[in-house]
Amino acid sequence: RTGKRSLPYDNYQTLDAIYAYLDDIAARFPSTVTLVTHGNSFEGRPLRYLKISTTNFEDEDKPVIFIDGGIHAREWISPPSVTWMIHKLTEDVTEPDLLNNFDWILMPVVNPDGYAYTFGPDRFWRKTRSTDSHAWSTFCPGVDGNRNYDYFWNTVGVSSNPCSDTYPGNRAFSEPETRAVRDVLDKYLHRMALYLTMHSYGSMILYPWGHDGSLSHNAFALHTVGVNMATAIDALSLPNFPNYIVGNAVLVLNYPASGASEDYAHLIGVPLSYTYELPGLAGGFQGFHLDPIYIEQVCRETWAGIVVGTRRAGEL
Ligand code: ING
Ligand code: ZN
Repeated sequence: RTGKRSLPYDNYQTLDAIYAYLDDIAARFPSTVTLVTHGNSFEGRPLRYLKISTTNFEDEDKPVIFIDGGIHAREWISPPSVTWMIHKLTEDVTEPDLLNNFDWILMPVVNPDGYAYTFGPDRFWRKTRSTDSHAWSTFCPGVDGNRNYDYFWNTVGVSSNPCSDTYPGNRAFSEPETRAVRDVLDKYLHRMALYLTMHSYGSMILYPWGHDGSLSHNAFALHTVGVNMATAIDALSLPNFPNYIVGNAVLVLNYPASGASEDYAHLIGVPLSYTYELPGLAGGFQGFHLDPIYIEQVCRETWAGIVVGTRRAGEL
């Protein structure tokens, strides 16, 4: 192994830089990495993920680990946390069991339109950039991707005003971006052991159900594996970082939300499904802009959580 990194972690990266990195990794590791473009975003950008497998991804029966980032555009620490996982499964493999015993799907930027928008007009844009037939929609584009999944869609924690940051869209899966995640979940569902969606901020690991605070049949496993992951992260953390809080999304956040990807994945049968809220440190909007000096720290500690969660997922 070289440990060499071809994507910098001393600052946040543009969509073009991240996509160039995915191309580069696929070209340098052709025996394990496949770059997939799953249609286009509303504004026509490719929706991309990497499949990583030491064997034939489509033929095998290994458990699948699916991790996405960047569904909320302004949560900038999320995409690098996922590209770091790519780095750890290709350029710097220190846990070969994770590479050999699991198949991986890593999608660092679910919402490329929104992400690009945060590098231009509005650093704190959250949603997609779509418009629909709603009369106000052209003045207020965008759907909250994490309210757009088909799980109690448009019931709680949403606003019917398209100008709101929690507008769920005019129907479940109205967005090509959430449909791409859904299609991946559906395709590999029979062997998907762990689904994680990376958000910020708050240093939390959240699990279903997020719409009413009730617990799933699998809540004991969700909680224990969640605590295992959090403990591993905290062990590598810095003194000025808060410890992780693990729990049901409603209990921890104090607000319910319908149509979240974590709930949808669990509903259709993924046994372990979590939302990570990565550290923000500052409050308010500044929490979405974690000082770049901490990017690498968060990536390293988060990877420790992924290592533990993946191994536990393989045992269940
Ligand atoms: N947080 C999530 C949100 O979409 C969440 C929290 C996750 C709520 C899962 C309900 C279910 O509001 C961020 N930072 O977006
Ligand atoms: Zn978010």
